[in-house]
Amino acid sequence: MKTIKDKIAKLSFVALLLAVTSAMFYTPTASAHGEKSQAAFMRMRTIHWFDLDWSKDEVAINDTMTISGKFHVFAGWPETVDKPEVSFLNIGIPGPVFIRAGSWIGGQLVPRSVTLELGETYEFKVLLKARRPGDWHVHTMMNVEGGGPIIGPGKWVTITGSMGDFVNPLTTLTGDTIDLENYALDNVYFWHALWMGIGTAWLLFWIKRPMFIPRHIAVTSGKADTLISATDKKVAIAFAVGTLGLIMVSMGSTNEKYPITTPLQAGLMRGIQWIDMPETTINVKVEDATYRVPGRAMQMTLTITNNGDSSIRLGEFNTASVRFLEPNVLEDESGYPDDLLAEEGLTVSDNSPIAPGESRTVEVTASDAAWEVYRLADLIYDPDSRFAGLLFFFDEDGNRQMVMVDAPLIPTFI
Ligand SMILES: [Cu+2]
Repeated sequence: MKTIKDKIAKLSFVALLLAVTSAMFYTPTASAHGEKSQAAFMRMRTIHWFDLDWSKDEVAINDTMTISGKFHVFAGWPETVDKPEVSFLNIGIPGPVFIRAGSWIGGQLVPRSVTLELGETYEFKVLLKARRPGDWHVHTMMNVEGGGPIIGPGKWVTITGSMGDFVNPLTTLTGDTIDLENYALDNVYFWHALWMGIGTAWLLFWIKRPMFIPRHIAVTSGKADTLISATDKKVAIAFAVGTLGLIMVSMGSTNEKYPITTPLQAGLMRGIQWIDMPETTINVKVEDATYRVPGRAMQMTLTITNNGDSSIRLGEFNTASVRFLEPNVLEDESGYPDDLLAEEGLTVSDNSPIAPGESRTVEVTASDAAWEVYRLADLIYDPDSRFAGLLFFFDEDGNRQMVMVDAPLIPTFI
């Protein structure tokens, strides 16, 4: 006997099924990737990206561009994030708007995960081929197992043309040339449709009868056996035999058609070459560091000792991809993204050249709206409220030295 309850239960089930199915096919266009919502300590104390270059601002479909630069793997990697033992160099973009034609770390092709050493600096390059027209925010990114995607700075790149013109030709190891963009696509659609059809038929067969409550009552009253009829059993056997038969036949014909296949390649690459950085001749001690909430400014008291033979000046503080520049020493000519560049964001209480052998204590202030806009100030609410970043010093000949700083950060609210 059909009751209204059964009908409601059935309808709700079908509605749920439809909702789940349509959610699988719903892919809205994303223009940013929540880079600001990634915890500030993740961006400040893991991978420091610098010297970045996006080779183009605008690129046509099928044309290529590169993103190159360096990254420093912070030695004081947070305890709460797994060490970068299995890391994959990636690009943060909204879906496959580019394809990654190749990526290199230290000059070596890295199509797989790599092991990175804490405290080392690496050179990298990623080659991208434009696939889908639009304006896209293109980030550097490092996927770390147990740490998630660690996002670097993003720059807007425009892709022009029509997606229909995109091709991705490839010669297989057996000498055939295929276009990966639509290779065997009909087959993919066919098998998805077939298995979804079989799955749906199986579900419909079982939900055409009273569901949840009547069945529950039957089971609790010891009449569970009456729920499954002899026809049900026959249909179930037909489904099982049919499914197995279909798999056997299609597998046989696939093996015949494609006798040579190789599995997807995985595995870990070790021994990636890092940059042999010269021993730094500058010693920096962080005496204290505070973040003034109303002023959106971080203030550090640094004791800088110059052990080199040329006088030096502080030119840049780089943290979480935000670059604070001292305009009297350094000007950006690389076209770094505006929102991450504080061109006059760094002030030093006395930035006259520090002579060889001299040691000086200075007040350094890094101030910019980026502290708030990029939610870096959230750091002060962490249980381990530390900051880290790169200081760049320049000597008389314009040579650059990089010094890592890492210290507790104390907030002030007045
Ligand atoms: Cu973005």
